[in-house]
Amino acid sequence: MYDNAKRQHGDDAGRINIRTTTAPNVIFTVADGATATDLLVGAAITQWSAGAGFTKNGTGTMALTGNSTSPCHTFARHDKFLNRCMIPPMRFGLNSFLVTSSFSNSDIPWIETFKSWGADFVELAVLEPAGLDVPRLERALSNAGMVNNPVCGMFPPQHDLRGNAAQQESCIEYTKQLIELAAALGSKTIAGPFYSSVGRCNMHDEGERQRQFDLVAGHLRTLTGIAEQAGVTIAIEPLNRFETDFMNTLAQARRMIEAVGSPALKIHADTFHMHIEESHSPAAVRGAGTLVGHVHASANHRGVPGRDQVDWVGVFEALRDINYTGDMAIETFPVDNTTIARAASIWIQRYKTPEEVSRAGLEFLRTTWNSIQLS
Ligand code: LER
Ligand code: MN
Repeated sequence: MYDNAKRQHGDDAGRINIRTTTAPNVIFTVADGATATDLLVGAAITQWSAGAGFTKNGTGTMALTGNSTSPCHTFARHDKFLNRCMIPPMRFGLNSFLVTSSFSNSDIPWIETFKSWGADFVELAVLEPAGLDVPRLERALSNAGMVNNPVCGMFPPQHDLRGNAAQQESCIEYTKQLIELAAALGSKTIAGPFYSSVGRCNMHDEGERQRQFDLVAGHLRTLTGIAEQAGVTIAIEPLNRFETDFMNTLAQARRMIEAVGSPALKIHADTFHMHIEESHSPAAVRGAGTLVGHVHASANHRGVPGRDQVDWVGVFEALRDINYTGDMAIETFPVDNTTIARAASIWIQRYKTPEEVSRAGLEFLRTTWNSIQLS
């Protein structure tokens, strides 16, 4: 049994080193308790090498979330490892765009419905954060057993970090409100294309592109400073070329993050946009690595995930390999959604009911993720 108090196999820097001296030299005995994850190892596991390993005994579930130097699936395939629980836990949820154009107090009853359809969390797509009854919302989420629910930003023309002075100001103010909302709800992530209004596409020369890049980077530096203080991450979402000219690929998002230089800035990857813009979605995810902070599961036609052409197995394998420990939210929009359907060109509804896309989509995602873990 690994004894953390005695630090039998750890070190004072909080690392667990697995060496070949005696194999297996670390044994975790994990009992099955009430929570989904019974033992969570946040420390990085380093110096792993073939021939050594560690064993998880017991029926409980153990998860690794540390920045290990070896990909977790290597451990999962190791013969000394008894269960498939070395794969980081994945939570599957639903974006509220599915049922409402902007989540407001009258939508709070949807939380229980989303739960009954199989969601682990609700991604709250909110246009007017100031109007929300936060204590009531918090109670409803907590009653449904939903914690750390991501907040999704909306970017109509008035929210534009590269727009005119008023648009920039209103986008900054809106983003600050989303950070406050997330912090008040105990949520760790706000997600979306924070850099621009959705649907803004124009040709620009190189000088103008650089000017916009610098402008957005400056604003994101300010906003991530606030997010860092609040313990919130801003995940920026590249969109396809028909929805923005500013950021289409995960590599572009990575360049922005490098320019901003804040640990509170991550990438929000959306399988729909990747399917259009990346040469190979799994390779893009691997290239983004630990910068991936949030994921939208969106079919290539915005219908039911799994009844489409996205390379789901490839994307999941890549998420496994980068040790992704964030969330995956199904994002789809009904044709009458007033905030996003026009900008996202939703002309045909690709599912019969919200319940159908939720139940079938979540079932598909979980089944596929579990099959990856076992491979
Ligand atoms: C829009 O296409 C999209 O994917 C959303 O997440 C943006 O808010
Ligand atoms: Mn999206």
